[in-house]
Amino acid sequence: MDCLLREERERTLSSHSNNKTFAFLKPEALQSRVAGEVLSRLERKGFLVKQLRLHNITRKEAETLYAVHKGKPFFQELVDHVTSGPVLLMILEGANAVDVLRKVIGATNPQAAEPGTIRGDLSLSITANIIHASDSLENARKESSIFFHDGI
Ligand code: FUP
Repeated sequence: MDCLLREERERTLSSHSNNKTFAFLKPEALQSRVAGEVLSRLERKGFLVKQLRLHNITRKEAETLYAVHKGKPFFQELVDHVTSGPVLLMILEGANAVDVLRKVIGATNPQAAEPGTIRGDLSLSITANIIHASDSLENARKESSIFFHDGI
């Protein structure tokens, strides 16, 4: 009985959007053939892939996604970069997904990211830092809705 209750509670929790987040693998992840490795790390950590789509980000989408950085010196380079080739969009599910995924990807600047994190292991470039992941549930909802009709 306890076991059934726990399973039911886990089912309820896992269908809750608190446990979902939005991410995408940047063009260099596909170009350098590490997309499979990154996806594998995410799955091994325990994330369930709920949505997955190859997509060419338009300039308009990139400017919406990174609106908070508009006017900063790196903005144009960032928009140019994420529109330079296909990305792999995803919605992931797992306990405390937003925070856990941010830990797993590591610091924004791969030169400062801890070894063992995705950015720490796979990049040296702050612009081409392999993966984007939403930094709050609110942003995960906003960002996923740019690319997925049903959002998270
Ligand atoms: P993150 O949430 O870790 O992706 O980092 P930010 O939202 O601070 O930055 C968004 C993107 O801008 C990062 F992926 C990398 C890029 N960026 C630069 O290119 N230069 C900077 O000085 C800061 C960020």
